[in-house]
Amino acid sequence: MKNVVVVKLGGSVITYKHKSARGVNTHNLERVIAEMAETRKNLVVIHGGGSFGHSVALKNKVQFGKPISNNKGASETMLSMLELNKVVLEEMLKNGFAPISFPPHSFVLDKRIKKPFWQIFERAISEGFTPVTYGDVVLDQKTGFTIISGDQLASQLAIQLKAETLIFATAVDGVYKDYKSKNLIEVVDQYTNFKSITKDATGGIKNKVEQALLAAKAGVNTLILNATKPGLLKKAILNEEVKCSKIVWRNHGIQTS
Ligand code: IP8
Repeated sequence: MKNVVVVKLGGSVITYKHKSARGVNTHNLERVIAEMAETRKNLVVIHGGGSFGHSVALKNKVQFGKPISNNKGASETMLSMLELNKVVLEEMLKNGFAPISFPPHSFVLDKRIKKPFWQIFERAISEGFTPVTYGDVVLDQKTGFTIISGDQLASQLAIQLKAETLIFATAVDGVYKDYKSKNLIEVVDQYTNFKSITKDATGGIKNKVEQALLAAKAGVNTLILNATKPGLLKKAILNEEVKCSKIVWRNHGIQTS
C-alpha cells in the first residue's frame, strides 16, 4: 500500500510505565496524537502496554504461558490492555481520526498475523479509517498463550503493508551504546553492539531492534526516536530529518562497532 506510515507508540510515552499503578500520561498522549493528526498521513497505529500491560503481565507471569501462568492472569492482562486501547481510541477520535481497533487476541495466532487479517487493515485504510492495534496476550500452540509485543506487530504490519516508514516512538533518543553514557548510535545495523537492560515482559530495546531490523531488511525506512520531545514524531512522519537511530540492514556488511 502506498504512503502508509506505521507508528508504534511506546507504553513509556503514553503511560507511566515504571509505576506499578496503572496511569495514562495524558500530557504525552494528547500531544503525540495531535502531532499525528496534523500530518494527515495514512497511519497505522500500534501502542505498547506500559503500566497497563507489563505490570499485570509480570505479576501473573503471563509471558511464560502455561503451566507457569494461568488463563485468569492472561484474561486480566487482556482486559487491562483493552482499557488502555479505549483511552487511545477516544483521544484519536477527539483529534479527527476515525480509529478502528483490532485487538490482537482475536486475530493473532502463534505470534503471526495471517494474510486475511492484514488485508483487513488494508481495507480499513482504503475506507478512510486509521487501524489501531497493540501489544497483547495471544493464543499460542506451544504454551497455550503468550505475549506479542506491539513492536512485533508493528514490524509485521509494516512489512506486509509495504509501509514507507516504520517509527518506534519511545521515551529515549534511540539506541544508546550503553544506557549510562546515553551515547546515541545514529545508524544501527545487524552488526551493531549495544547494551540492553530489560525489565519488562517483552524484551525492551533488544526486541525492538530485532523487529526493526526485520522491517529494514524488507526495505522499510525504520526509525527509533524520542516522542517525549515535542515535534519530533510529526517531523519524522513527514519524512523530515530528526535526531534518532535509523535502523538499516547491510547486505554486504562491515562491523560498525
Ligand atoms: O509494550 C506489551 O506490549 P509492548 C503488551 O509493545 C503486554 O511490548 C500485554 C505486556
